[in-house]
Amino acid sequence: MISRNFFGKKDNPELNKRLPPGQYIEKSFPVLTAGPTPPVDLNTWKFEIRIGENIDHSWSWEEFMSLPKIKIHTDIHCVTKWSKFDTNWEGVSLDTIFEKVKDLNKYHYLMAYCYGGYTTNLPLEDTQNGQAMIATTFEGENLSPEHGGPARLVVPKLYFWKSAKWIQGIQLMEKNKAGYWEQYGYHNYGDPWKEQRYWND
Ligand SMILES: Nc1nc2c(c(=O)[nH]1)N[C@H]1C(S)=C(S)[C@@H](COP(=O)(O)O)O[C@H]1N2
Ligand SMILES: [Mo]
Repeated sequence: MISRNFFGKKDNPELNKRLPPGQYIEKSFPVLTAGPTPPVDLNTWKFEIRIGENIDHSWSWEEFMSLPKIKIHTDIHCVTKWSKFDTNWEGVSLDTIFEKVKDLNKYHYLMAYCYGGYTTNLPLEDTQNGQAMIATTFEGENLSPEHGGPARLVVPKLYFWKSAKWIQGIQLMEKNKAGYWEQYGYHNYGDPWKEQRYWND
């Protein structure tokens, strides 16, 4: 039998260093969704920036695809304890998106909201300076629907529930507010290195 440790901690100190506490290395790519995969139509797809309830800026799929792209090579960490190493994503940096926003520094948090209704909250500063992207490809292929295609948020430094699939937009907020899982007991911040899984961690 090949145990989880076969690929993990015990055998390889280099990999061990990259594995946050309580995590194991997963080779496959599990799908974790609260509910079914929502239908998303590229003809009507929009990516929006909201300020309060107002849409401050929006991009059609064509407009979005013409934005400059970045690539991220990273490890990802799910709160259900799997970590996946060396994943490759391509998409639009949130820095590019935020260039459109006047007075960005008035806001300190954001709520990512999705086709299908999922939401998750993040501090703005943790999504700046190359730390977050709206990914449209995974390992060189268009992002598959079950993993959030056509486009998802990727914020690798935080637990993967913060990486909202089927993203529709980002609402900028002055004050923090709990998203979907955060209301049900997941940590407001979610740092895997501090094992911030639940409210009191
Ligand atoms: N829209 C949406 N995004 C979501 C979720 C979801 O249920 N709906 N699940 C989150 C959780 S809990 C995890 S661990 C990751 C899983 O991403 P994956 O299915 O690509 O592995 O997506 C996150 N983003
Ligand atoms: Mo998750």
